[in-house]
Amino acid sequence: MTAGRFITFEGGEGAGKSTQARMLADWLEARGIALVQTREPGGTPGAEAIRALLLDPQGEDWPLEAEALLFAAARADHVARLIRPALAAGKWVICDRFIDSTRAYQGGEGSLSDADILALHQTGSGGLLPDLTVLITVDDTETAKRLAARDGDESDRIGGRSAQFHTKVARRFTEMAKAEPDRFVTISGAGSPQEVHQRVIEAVSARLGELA
Ligand code: Z5A
Repeated sequence: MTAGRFITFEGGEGAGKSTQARMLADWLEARGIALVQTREPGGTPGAEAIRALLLDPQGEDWPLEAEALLFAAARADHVARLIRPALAAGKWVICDRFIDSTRAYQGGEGSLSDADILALHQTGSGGLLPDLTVLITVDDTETAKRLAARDGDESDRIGGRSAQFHTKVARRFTEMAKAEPDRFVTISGAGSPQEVHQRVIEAVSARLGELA
């Protein structure tokens, strides 16, 4: 049995992560690769329950530290009950957001440093990191257009934060990708979903070998 691979998609809201995760999963399955497609926060019943606590626009306005702990708790359940067992069974795991989202959205805010977030991840999830992280970048105007077309004026509790907050998040993603070039690949999300998908499969094939 070959080892499973763990691929995550990261980026701002509306970048096209879910669309690309789905397209990559279909492409891999068509090549006979057994996989699990999942998302964060969520992916298991417990983590989906925490997702509802975190993202409901009418829900609790959590202090930053509590928010980071809730994301870490959801991830601990997801890693223990879904991700590690799938990888151990030789399956690939394609996950829409993972630890780098907590580093980008909660890390560097208030009293929480990147090291604090990684320490929580070590405790909760044994520090599991993906084999490959695909960071999708899209400019603000295009993102706004896509989100308006899909959601109108509605957004979740975190998506609805200020433009300034989302600019900082985008900067943190870019800094992480620069700091860990062996794990991250940055893909432009411009163009049609099919055009972006082509870039994703080229990058995944190049990084993870003999897939095409
Ligand atoms: N969060 C956090 O703070 N800390 C954490 O640790 C984690 C998450 C894990 C999760 O929201 C929120 O939690 C998120 C971060 C925070 N809030 N914010 N920001 P979510 O899971 O509900 O949503 P999201 O992760 O932000 O993703 P999204 O809004 O669904 O966007 P996406 O997955 O990147 O995009 P998409 O759904 O594939 O596409 C968006 C729309 O654009 C859709 O209508 C598509 O059909 C369309 N689309 C996609 N690609 C294209 C192209 N290429 N051209 C044109 N239109 C396109």
